[in-house]
Amino acid sequence: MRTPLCDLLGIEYPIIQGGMAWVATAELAAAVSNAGGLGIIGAGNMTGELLRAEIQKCKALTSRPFGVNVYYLSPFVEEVMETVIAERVPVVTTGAGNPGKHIERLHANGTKVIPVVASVALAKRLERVGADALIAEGMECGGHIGEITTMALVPQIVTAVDIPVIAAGGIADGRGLAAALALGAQGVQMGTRFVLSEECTVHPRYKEALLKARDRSTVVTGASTGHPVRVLENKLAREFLQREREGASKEELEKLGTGRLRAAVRDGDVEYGSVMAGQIAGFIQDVLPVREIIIRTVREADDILAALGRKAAQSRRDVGILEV
Ligand code: TUI
Repeated sequence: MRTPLCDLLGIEYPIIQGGMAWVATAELAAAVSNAGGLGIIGAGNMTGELLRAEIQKCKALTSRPFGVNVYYLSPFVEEVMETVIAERVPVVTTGAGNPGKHIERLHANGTKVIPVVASVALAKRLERVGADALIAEGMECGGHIGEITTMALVPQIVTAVDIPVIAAGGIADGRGLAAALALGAQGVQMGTRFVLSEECTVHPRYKEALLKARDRSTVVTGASTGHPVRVLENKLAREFLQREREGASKEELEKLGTGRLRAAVRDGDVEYGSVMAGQIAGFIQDVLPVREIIIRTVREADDILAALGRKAAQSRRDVGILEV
């Protein structure tokens, strides 16, 4: 299951954990890294100082490589970057913005830079300015999303660039990993699957809400503000969509959303909080240890790829026989 991405990042399996704000804590990141994947701390709207404490906690829990996700809509981006550099974090993933201006300094510090992209144009631009790899996020993802599905986005980005591509969106098991590799990706990023892990510290009601989710349980709010966000449908999401239909201003809608992710994750407010989740939530039926999630995913993908390889060899033999 090793791909060149594993060598680039110094990890065992090509599985990266999504850098989810409020959700991706040092505990979760360390568990993923200790299990052979790449754990990521979600900096979200943290200050540099808060992030420093989280990084130090992660370093105490694992000696393996880990990363920090930098959220470019945060007012603290610059101080977060200073902390990442001072702490010599091995990998930075980025979201909701263009990290081009920080790449040189991160590289000089020995940090690998893996931006999240949701379009071919941004993928090409970031390859040109030195990104080490890219995460291609489909609109099946939870949280802040683009407009293209994983199935359509990944092959287009893989074709457009020469650096490794990591597929994200709608992936929660070995079938998803095998499919991503078939599309030309060198690994996967999973978010929702790791929320439903034992090591994830979100409020129990957040996990229960995800476990109850079905295929059509998520909706996309905020399309009118230019920041579409996928969440589980609840009272907040319905009110948000209603106000959007009524033509509410960006400011009003932002006010409605403020502090709501924290309310869901920390306080377990799953009715009036923002319960971010990917479309694959409906498929996930259990809370498992991180190690189990990673091992099962890798084994299942290995078995699928081996079986498909045998099938392909058999059909080549069948065709050979027919041709004789
Ligand atoms: O960032 C994410 N997903 C997120 S961030 C987040 S935190 C949040 N909290 C409260 C409300 C809203 C969000 C939750 N989920 N994914 C990475 C991602 N990046 N998806 C799409 C993009 C993206 C979008 C536009 C990256 C770059 C971009 O354009 C930048 C440019 O300059 O062209």
